[in-house]
Amino acid sequence: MPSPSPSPQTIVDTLLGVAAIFITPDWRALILLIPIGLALLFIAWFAFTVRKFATVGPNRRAPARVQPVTPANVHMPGGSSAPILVASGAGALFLGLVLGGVWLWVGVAVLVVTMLAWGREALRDYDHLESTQRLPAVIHEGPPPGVHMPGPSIRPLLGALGSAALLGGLVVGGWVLILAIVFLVYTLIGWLIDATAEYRKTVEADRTGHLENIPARRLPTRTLQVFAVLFVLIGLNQMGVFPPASPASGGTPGASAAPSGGPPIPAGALPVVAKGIAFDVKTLEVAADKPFTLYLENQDPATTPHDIEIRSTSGTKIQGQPPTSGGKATAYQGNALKAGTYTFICSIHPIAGMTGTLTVK
Ligand SMILES: [Cu+2]
Repeated sequence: MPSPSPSPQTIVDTLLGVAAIFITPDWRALILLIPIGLALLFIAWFAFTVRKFATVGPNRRAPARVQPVTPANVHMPGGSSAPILVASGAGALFLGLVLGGVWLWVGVAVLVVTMLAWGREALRDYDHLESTQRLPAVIHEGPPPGVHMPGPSIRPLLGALGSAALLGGLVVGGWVLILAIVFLVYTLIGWLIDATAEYRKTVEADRTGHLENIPARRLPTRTLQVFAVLFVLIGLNQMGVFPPASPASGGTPGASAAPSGGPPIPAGALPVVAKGIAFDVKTLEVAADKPFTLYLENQDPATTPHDIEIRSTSGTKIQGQPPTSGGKATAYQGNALKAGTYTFICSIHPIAGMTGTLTVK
């Protein structure tokens, strides 16, 4: 059966359709075309380069290239495909990140294998070097004259530790954050004192012509131990683990009585308890197209607020709520939602422990 040839009317319609894109542009569709345009541009450039390489003649107009000679005792690694291999592995990993699921693991595997291949090649290179003559290494007693080398210092390590503690404190909040700030300030002040002492020595050197290092500081073991113990105790306290709640105080989990700091539980409200920076429930269910009430009881210390935000499963915020401080409770009024699956999450601590699934049906 012969394929029907397009009628003139069809051709005109198609042309008009294409023209319409530019006359009344659908910007979203056009923006989506950008990656395709870039890909075409890349393919064109690639084809152009390949053609240039394929057709380059044996005669160069420029003078012949001089092959560089490696100086004695210097090792130049030979040509290697490893960098390209590992780049492909990284590409596979990124593709896996986009595609998700099993492809992510394929990407990881490809990257690991390519890096192992590179490592093997490097080891071979190293073994090859071992068999050749050793480099005549010259070890100096000290820095060359006129060069000042700062002495070894524990401050950079403490600064890094303090920064890490600060970031952790920003996530957890409360007293951990305050302690982290104190630790960082302690480190930075110590560093500043060292820097001042070093500056004085430099000024002195202008007079004496001899620059001396400041004496190396002793590792502040005691202070570090005190900070470590404080971090652990305060962290445990903030998680509600320490000190252990005595049964007499009525602090048993799951107690139905409302805490003194909050309104009574309204009828039909879904109770959610936040304790140790985690929700006690991972799933909630409410009726579709009807307002609902979530009763958040924050059993964490007063310095640790929580809230419940409703998000779409893709992470878009749908309904937010004001935070509830530790020891208080709030009845959150939720607006009617369409049937479906949502995420409820603490926007202050968006971690797995403070995330759950809200089913609306
Ligand atoms: Cu929270």
